[in-house]
Amino acid sequence: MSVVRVVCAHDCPDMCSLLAHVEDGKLVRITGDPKQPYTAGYACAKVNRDAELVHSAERIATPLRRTGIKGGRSFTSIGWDEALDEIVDKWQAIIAKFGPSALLGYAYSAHQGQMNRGVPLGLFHALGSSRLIAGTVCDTCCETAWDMTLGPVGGVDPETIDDSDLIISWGCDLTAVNVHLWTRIEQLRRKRPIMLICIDPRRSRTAERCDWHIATRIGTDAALALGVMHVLVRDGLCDDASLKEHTLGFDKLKADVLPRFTPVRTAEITGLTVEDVERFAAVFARARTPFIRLGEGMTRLARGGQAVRAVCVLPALTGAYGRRGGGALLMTASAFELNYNAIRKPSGPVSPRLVNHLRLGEALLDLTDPPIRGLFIAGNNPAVTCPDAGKVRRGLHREDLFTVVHDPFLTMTARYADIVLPATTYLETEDFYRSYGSYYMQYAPRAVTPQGEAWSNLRLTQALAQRMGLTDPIFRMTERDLLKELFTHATGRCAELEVDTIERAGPIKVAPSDAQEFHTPSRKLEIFSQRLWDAGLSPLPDWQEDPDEARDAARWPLRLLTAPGYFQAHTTYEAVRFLRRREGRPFCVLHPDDARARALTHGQLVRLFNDRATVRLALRISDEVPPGIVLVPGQRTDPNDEAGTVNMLCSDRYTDIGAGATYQSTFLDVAAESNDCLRRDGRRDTR
Ligand SMILES: Nc1nc2c(c(=O)[nH]1)N[C@H]1C(S)=C(S)[C@@H](COP(=O)(O)OP(=O)(O)OC[C@H]3O[C@@H](n4cnc5c(=O)[nH]c(N)nc54)[C@H](O)[C@@H]3O)O[C@H]1N2
Ligand SMILES: Nc1nc2c(c(=O)[nH]1)N[C@H]1C(S)=C(S)[C@@H](COP(=O)(O)OP(=O)(O)OC[C@H]3O[C@@H](n4cnc5c(=O)[nH]c(N)nc54)[C@H](O)[C@@H]3O)O[C@H]1N2
Ligand SMILES: [Mo]
Repeated sequence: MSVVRVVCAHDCPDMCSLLAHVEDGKLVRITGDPKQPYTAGYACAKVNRDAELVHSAERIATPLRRTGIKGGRSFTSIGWDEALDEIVDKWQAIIAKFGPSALLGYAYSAHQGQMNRGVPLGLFHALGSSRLIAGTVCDTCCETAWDMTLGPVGGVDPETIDDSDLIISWGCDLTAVNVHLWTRIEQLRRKRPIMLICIDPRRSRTAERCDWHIATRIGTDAALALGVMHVLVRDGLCDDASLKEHTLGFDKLKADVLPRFTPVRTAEITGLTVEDVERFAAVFARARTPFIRLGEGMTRLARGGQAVRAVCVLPALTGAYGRRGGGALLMTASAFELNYNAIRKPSGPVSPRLVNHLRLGEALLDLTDPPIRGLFIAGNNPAVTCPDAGKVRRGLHREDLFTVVHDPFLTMTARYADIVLPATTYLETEDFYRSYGSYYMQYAPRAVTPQGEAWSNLRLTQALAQRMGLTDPIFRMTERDLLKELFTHATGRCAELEVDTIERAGPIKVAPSDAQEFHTPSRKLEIFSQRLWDAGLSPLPDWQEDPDEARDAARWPLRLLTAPGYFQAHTTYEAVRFLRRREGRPFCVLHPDDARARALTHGQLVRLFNDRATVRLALRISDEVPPGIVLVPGQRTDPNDEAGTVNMLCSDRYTDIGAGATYQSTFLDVAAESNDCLRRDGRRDTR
């Protein structure tokens, strides 16, 4: 048995250091690497099962060519050479006839390694194809709103919470998405009393275990933060010297916005009591080093950007950003100032057409001059995870579209491909990683050789680039060379590292300073943002009712809440039988009052519907959600042809800032579904 030190490459803020236990070329077990101080020797429930993911019987063994209809399951096995020849012939013909912008590379984050994630983007950049604005399905709204306020800089180091005196999990279910921070918090709470507050419309597992669950209405976080600021100003509890030195525009906020957020109005908007608003403000004012962990979920709605801006401003009022353990944490990725562009943006035409990640359906159906004719998808399952998934599938259905999907599994998206290529999982690749929830980075070799005929993203894109005649050196470099590229012209703390030592170094910490730095143009926390003003957006954090949401809320009795599944990460683990059983059949959750009003019973099949689609899920009845909400955890592949998937109900509207997805600006109703459907449902487990 050999043990290989690796890094978890799943899209997760924790970026665990892991030990891969390998016997006879087979991965037998994954355990946490005790030598990483933050992830501290334990892996989550999902990653514990990665050996089953790697050796799953459902993996694609060879390249496939579609033989039936798009979206069906009929494929035949072909060789790699044949597959690559066909792809290159088709792409060259498309480029000759329509130009390179008729191609779209749609690669995303399933492999968090900088090379396997970056080089596919580099390929399409160099080809001059239509370019993906990646990540709008996920974090562009919160990230842009953070950048507009603090600048591109990481937040509080989660390893400094020993110095915090209040912890607020604001719109984040730590027990699902940030389990190592959760463990740290539990350890801290065993050592000394420290209040843990969770602000979330539903009673998540984090909310269940905290000291105070503040159950706000969806999309009202900005109002709550502004209400607290109102009280801090009213009661003379602000750190005026710190505000003057480190922030920009507080006087404007104080004059133009805060007077509107009295505790009474804040309570009306958020659904809390006036006493709760006053109490929260008092608790916050007393704290010297409050640590706010911001989730992304609360920003995936129409006014999500404003929510992040308002919450980020809050610690500035009491001077908390200046103290170790105090401030806010959304992400840390900006702290790693690597030379990403060397890999992601090699030489290539300058201003090709842009396509927003979340509007794949629109790009495929509506773009003209030229239409998209060739699509390459890797590390992404947009037929399930993209908003308006029905539109995505209609786009993928186009007979004149040549689609290639690279994935370890025959996903719903892959079923629409003309050619499917078998991908390795991260444990079969070598790469370099940096976290987005802590301050560690690490190099990792592969644990086992590629399974079947699987190729890594790196190998595939380099092979395609060479066959397409691209000459940029990154398309011939080894992992070692690419690592050097990442560190050549790195800036900030990454520039201080010796590249030759990185491979052997294990986890490397790039710690920020104790006092929060602001990397905005003014080098201050920008409460007033000139850049937002210039873009025609509200320059001050504010809360206003969104007129489209108000219109839909008047038409439909329920609002959708989506949250990460505990045993699934989007659709990545659907091939692990144990985990899909633990997560259960795709389901929704309704409050007992809403279920009673519709005469629905626990466990029955229900229909979720609005103008966009009808989706069928099993019903769970629980008061973990308030009345008026239907919770759908995770994004699950339709269990059968009639069931559909939650994102068919969601529109492809953008957020206020960062052109992100608005899953939670979805309004709908739920009704009983006939048992016939339930019986037909039995055909397959969940895939
Ligand atoms: N187990 C698991 N882990 C994951 C993932 C997964 O799918 N499963 N996904 C990974 C990925 S890609 C990402 S980007 C991160 C995602 O991580 P995030 O999206 O940041 O997830 P959470 O922060 O848990 O956000 C969801 C929480 O926000 C709450 N919420 C929703 N709307 C509101 C609101 O208006 N206000 C407030 N206060 N709360 C609200 C939800 O109820 C839920 O508890 O996690 C990663 N980790
Ligand atoms: N309703 C709703 N929808 C959401 C969200 C939500 O909160 N609510 N969250 C959104 C968020 S945060 C995100 S990030 C997106 C995620 O959406 P996607 O990026 O589509 O995530 P997955 O479904 O995990 O798909 C990843 C695919 O990559 C494959 N894969 C794994 N490793 C590799 C590899 O090394 N190479 C290749 N080529 N493929 C690989 C997996 O098998 C899987 O099919 O979903 C978004 N969708
Ligand atoms: Mo994400």
